[in-house]
Amino acid sequence: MSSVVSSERIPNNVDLAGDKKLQRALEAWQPRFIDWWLEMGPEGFQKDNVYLRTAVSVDADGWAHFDYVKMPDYRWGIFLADAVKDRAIGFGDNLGKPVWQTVPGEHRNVLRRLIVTQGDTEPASVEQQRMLGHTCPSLYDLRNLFQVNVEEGRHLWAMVYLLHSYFGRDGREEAEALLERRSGNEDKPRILGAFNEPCRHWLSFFMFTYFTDRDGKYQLLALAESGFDPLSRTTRFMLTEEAHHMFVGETGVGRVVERTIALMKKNANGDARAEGGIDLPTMQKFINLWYSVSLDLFGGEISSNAANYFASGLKARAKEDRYDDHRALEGSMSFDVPKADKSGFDRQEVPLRNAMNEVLRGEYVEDSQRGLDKWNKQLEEAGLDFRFGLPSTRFHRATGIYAGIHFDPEGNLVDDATWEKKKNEWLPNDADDAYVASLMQKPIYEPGKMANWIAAPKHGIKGRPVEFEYVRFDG
Ligand code: BYC
Ligand code: FE
Ligand code: FE
Repeated sequence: MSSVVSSERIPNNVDLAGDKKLQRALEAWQPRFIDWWLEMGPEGFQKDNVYLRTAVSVDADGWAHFDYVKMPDYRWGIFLADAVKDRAIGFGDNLGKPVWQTVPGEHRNVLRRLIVTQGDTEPASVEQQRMLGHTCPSLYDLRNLFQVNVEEGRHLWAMVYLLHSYFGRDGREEAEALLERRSGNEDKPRILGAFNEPCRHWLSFFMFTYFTDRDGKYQLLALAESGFDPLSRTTRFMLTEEAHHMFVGETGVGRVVERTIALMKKNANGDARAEGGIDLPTMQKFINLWYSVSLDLFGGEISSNAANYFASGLKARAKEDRYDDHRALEGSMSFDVPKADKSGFDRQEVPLRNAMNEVLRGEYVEDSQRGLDKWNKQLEEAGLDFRFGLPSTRFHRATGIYAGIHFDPEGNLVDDATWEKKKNEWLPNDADDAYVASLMQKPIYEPGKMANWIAAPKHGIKGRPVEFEYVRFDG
């Protein structure tokens, strides 16, 4: 097992002290990261003590330490999962060859781009969520928000470590640029679409952590298979932290559903809004939004980039060893590609390697459904007829073969006029956003108390009670 050094300025298990040049480069980047954190991290809470989990090793039992910490003092560390002995590339044209410990020259640019794209999402999400503390539904939720934020910060560190260690000067330049782009900024936007979408309120936050962090899970699983071993090891450990982010989303939405059911029962007309809650159809619209923008994150259905990543051994399918054929030179996937005049579809056979984005997206779709099943079970047990559903993967897409064409949530082509008429029923409109935000005008800072629109969680964090003082306003 790799030994951890936590006394240094940058906690790590990569023997940073043994590489002075790298250490100096990262220590020079560190204050710029803190500047970015102070400018773009959670607004208004930088002096408060938050009960946070900090990664301190990669030990399966005991990798994290829980204590109060002021966020700017969080110990963002660099941790790689333990090396697997004699690890070989598990897919693509280099199947069976030893994994790379340095960057293969012919794949350098592509690999850098994958790492930069992954790295860019991490600070982007922190930027998207930076105002939410002011409207938190409880101290428990406030703490979870900050937990997610600091860990996304650590994920940025993970990618910056790779850029600094393995990509020389252009790696260092990319690491700077990661602190310069801004979510939603027209002149210097973040790279991927979903990370420029505003996250205006806590319903969007829960949907984001449910749907968008789940893209993170699948992309990290695919990168964890990489033949570039340092990328594999760093993403493997990131996945450990990711589970909590999706837990925040799944239980967050589940608690809203629970509260909505209670409010509907309380109201003579079954009207949750009349009781100051979030009605089920509005929740469905936010599912439609965050699910569809997250589907885009998997890239085009037909992608020579994806084929190239797979062929080169840089990015595989999630849990590649479950498949029999790791070359994927045979087989295909067929798609209904919309005709140019939008009058219908043409069936197209696509070689499997070129359809890898769709393979990964398919697993994501299945995994996404699981939370909906749980929420639907809550509705069923309450005796309600309403059910949540995932819209078709064609719906509201901005990348791939369905981009720029209108479909209804069932996946049927619709003309522009129909779309204009119906889009307010299918996606949240300004009034929906304003309504949801109106429920969240004031933060709830009293330990154990919950906003009216959400139920209490079943348990607190790390064995602490729900009414624990998860954030102490000492600042
Ligand atoms: N927005 O060949 P295609 C996370 C571009 S989330 C804008 O299909 P490819 C997290 C694409 O770049 C996980 N542009 O693309 C979650 C390409 O450009 P070029 C993040 C897009 O390369 C929550 C062109 O369209 N990790 O960790 O197969 C909180 C053609 O597309 C988008 C990764 O993404 C888009 N959505 O697939 C915090 C893993 N999609 O070449 C964190 C690394 C595509 O024409 N990235 N384009 O200039 C990748 O593996 C790939 O870059 C993608 C794109 C799967 C994203
Ligand atoms: Fe992350
Ligand atoms: Fe995450």
